[in-house]
Amino acid sequence: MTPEEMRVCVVGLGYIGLPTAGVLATRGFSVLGVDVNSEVVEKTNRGSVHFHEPDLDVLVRIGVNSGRLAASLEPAPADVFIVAVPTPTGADHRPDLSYVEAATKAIAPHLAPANLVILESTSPVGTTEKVAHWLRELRPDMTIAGRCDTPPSQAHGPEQVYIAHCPERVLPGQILKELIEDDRIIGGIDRPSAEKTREFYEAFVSGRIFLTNARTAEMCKLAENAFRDVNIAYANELSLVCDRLGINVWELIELANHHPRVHILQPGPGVGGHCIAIDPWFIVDSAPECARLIRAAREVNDAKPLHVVASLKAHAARFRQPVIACLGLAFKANVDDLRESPAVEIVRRLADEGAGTILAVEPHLRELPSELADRGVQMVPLSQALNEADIVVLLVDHRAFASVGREALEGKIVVDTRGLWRGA
Ligand code: SAJ
Repeated sequence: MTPEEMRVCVVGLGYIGLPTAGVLATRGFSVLGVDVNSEVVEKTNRGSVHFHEPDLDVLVRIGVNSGRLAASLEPAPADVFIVAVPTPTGADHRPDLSYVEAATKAIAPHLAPANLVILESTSPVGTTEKVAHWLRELRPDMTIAGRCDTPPSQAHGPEQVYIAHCPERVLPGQILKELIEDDRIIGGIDRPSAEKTREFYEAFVSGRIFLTNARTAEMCKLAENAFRDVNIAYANELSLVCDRLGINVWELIELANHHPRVHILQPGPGVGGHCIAIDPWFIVDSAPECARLIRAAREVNDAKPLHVVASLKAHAARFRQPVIACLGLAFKANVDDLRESPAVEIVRRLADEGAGTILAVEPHLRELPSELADRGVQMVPLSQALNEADIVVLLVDHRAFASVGREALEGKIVVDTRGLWRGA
């Protein structure tokens, strides 16, 4: 089948689903994007986007105008179903698979023989098997791939529903480029499912494609993000040690990285986003007694915002009515994404603990999130924040803050959690 002959149903129009839907539509597939949020559906159908990602608006507009991309609250029959819904953690960092289960239930009535179901959501090991199990319960009339007791005459037959996990690996801020260029790992629930999924991705991915089983693919994605978390935790721990010993951590890391086999990452105010701060917990949850380093890294990174707050409060105690300018709220540089943002946590805690008048600057947002506005935090332009502040804390290394000059900070207490101004 050529892309032009194929219908793809993408369930979940978030940070992964919407760009994927847009890319597929521009590659000629007929795409139906599905979301439970009617505002997202309406916006997509108008050809606009509900979050900022470079060039995504253009891609979605082209897709909708060409008639190859539409959105709906409900799935419809298709050749390929992509599940790209959130997999958050709930109480005690346990994985919450309710969105994956709801998406599976929503597509089940529309399944037909030879359909392909791809789970793209980052998932704990065993989730793809669960999807297959739920589909078997919901559609006893169909042969769902991966069942050991399926009669050989039916197993691997062209009529079965194929199932695979193909974790997304794109970096927010570079999603459209990485969706196409990144190498992909495909974990089939059985070999025919992996091979069928490869054919599909080959139509729009220029990176290399590697096949494995579903459990390995699930673990692979978790291992990648946990690797980064552990390495950032190392940098964050070093920053605490250096503070204690009166050493400039940025200079230290720059020097250490001259070693040919050392590449220390950058410390910061903590780790945010909906991936690295969450996914390592899936590993901890599935093998708690083994995953000691991974758990410790999570704890080190989660504790970092508290250290920043403590240091700011100590500075603020020197003023009668301290004004604290907090530069940046996003979880990382040059995005508008606030999910799990350590900057938001720091500003919220400063407000809750009455540390002073809190001014927030976030060039990527038009208004403050209500959790901060309700606490009396004021959103102001950068120049006003710099004029009025006694203490300036840089929380996000947005490009917009790089040019803040030494003069603007003169006479103020400066806490640069990202090392952006270390050369200034
Ligand atoms: N951070 C630091 N120091 C660093 C690097 C990052 O403090 O040296 C912080 C960032 O400021 C941010 C957090 O870590 O708060 C995570 O940012 P990130 O840029 O490392 O990663 P994400 O969350 O934007 O995207 C990650 C990527 N995974 C890896 O790099 C292994 C991406 O490829 C994944 O697709 C994505 O998670 C995901 O969706 O899982």
